[in-house]
Amino acid sequence: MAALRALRWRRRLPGLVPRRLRGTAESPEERPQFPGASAAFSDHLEFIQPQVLAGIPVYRVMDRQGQVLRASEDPQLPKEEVLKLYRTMTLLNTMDRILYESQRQGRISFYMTNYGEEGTHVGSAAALDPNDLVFGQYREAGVLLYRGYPLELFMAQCYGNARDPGKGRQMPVHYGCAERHFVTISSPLATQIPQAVGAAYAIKRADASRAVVCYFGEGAASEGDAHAGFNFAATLECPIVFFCRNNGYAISTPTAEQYRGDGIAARGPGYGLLSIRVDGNDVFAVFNATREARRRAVAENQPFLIEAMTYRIGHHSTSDDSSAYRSVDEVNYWDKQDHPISRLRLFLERRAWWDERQERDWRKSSRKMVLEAFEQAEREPKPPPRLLFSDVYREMPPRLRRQREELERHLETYGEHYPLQHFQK
Ligand SMILES: Cc1ncc(C[n+]2csc(CCOP(=O)(O)OP(=O)(O)O)c2C)c(N)n1
Ligand SMILES: [Mg+2]
Repeated sequence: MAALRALRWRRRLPGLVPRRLRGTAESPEERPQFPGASAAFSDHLEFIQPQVLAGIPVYRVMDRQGQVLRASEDPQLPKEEVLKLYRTMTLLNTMDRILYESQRQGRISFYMTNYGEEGTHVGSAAALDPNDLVFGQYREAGVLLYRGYPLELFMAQCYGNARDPGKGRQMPVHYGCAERHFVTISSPLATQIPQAVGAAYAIKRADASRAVVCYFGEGAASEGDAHAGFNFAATLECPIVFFCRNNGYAISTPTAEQYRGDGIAARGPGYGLLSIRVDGNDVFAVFNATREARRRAVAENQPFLIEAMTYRIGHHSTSDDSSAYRSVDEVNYWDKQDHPISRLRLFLERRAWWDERQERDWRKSSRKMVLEAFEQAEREPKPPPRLLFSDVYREMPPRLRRQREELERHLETYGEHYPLQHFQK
C-alpha cells in the first residue's frame, strides 16, 4: 500500500520535492495521498470564491472600426480569402432575410436566422480542414455555406421538397451533408455534444489527422450532456474543439439567468480543457483561435473549448417575439454598432479591397442568386408520402409496412382532400 502511494506521488510530481517542503508538514509523507487531487494541505478554512476565474478576457484582433490592433495577430489571409469570408457572411445574411420573409408569408413552416453571428460561423469554418467533422446545434448555417453547400439544397431542406436529402422529414434548418462532413442537425439540445466526443474518440483510435468541431449555444451548455461530453473528451484525450456561441440568450432566458459563473470558458479548466474566450464578432479572432485549437487538438490529442461572445440579433426563431423580453435599444446597439459584417467591411475598406460600388453589385447579384434558388425550391414537388416510412430500418418491420399500406389506402379513398398534386407519386 505504502509502495503504491509512493508510486502515485512520484508519478504526479516528477522531479524532486522542493527544498522548503522537505522535512516540514508538507513533506511527501505529509502531503495528501488522495487519488482524486494533486494538491497540498491547508490549515486555513477558506471557500474558493466563484469569481476566482471571473473576467476571462475576450481575445480580439480588430477593434470595432476594423483596425488590426497588433500586427503580429493579423492572420495575414490573402485578399481572396478575406473576400470569401465577407461574401459568405453577407450571403448568409441575404439567405436569412429571404427565408425569414418566406416563413412570414406562409411558404415555409419555420425558420431560424443567424443575424449577428456570421463571424462565429465563417471565422471558425475557414480555420478548419475541409475533412474535419462538424456537429452543429442549428444556428451554424454559415459553416455549411462556407463549405460550399449549394443554396438550392438549403432551400430544398427548408421547403422539404423532393431534392431535400432528408426527404422532407425534418423541420426547416435541420441541414446535413455527408460529403461536406456536416452531421445532420437534431433539435434536442446538446445531444450533439457526447456524440461529437464519441466521433472524436473514434477518429483518434483510427489515427486519422482530423478534428471534430462541436458547436453549441450557451443555453445548451447547461444540459447534462454538455458535462458528459466535456468530461469524456478530457479523460479520453480526444481531438475535439468545443465551440460555444454565447449569443446572450437561450430563447427568452438571458445569460444573467442561465449561469452564475464567468460564462462557459470558465468551466473549461474545471474539466481539464484548454479554453479561450474570443470576440465572436471579430472574424479574425475567431479564425486565429479556431485554427490554433484545431491544430493542437489534432497534434496533441487534446480537447479545446472556445467561447465566442456574440449577440443574437434576430428573434430566437419564427416562433418567438423577442420584443417581449429585450429592448429595441439593446438589439440596435449590436445591429448598428457592433456587427461582425460591418467590422469586416471596415477592414476591407481600409485595405482598399472593397468599395461602395462592389458592395452594391455584390448585394444585387447575391440577392439574385438566393431568389433564383428560392424560386426553384418552390417549384419543386414534395417527396412521395410513402417515403415517410423508409430509411429507419434496413428491412421495414411489419407494423411500419402495415402503416404505410394504410396510408396508401387512405390517400386512394380520400386523396381529393389533400394537395397531392404537389407531391411526387
Ligand atoms: C433538450 C431540449 N430542451 C429544450 C429545448 C427547446 N429549446 C430549443 S432552442 C432553446 C434555447 C437554446 O439556446 P442556446 O443554446 O443558447 O442557443 P441559441 O438559440 O441561442 O443559438 C431551447 C430551450 C430543446 N430543443 N431541447
Ligand atoms: Mg444562446
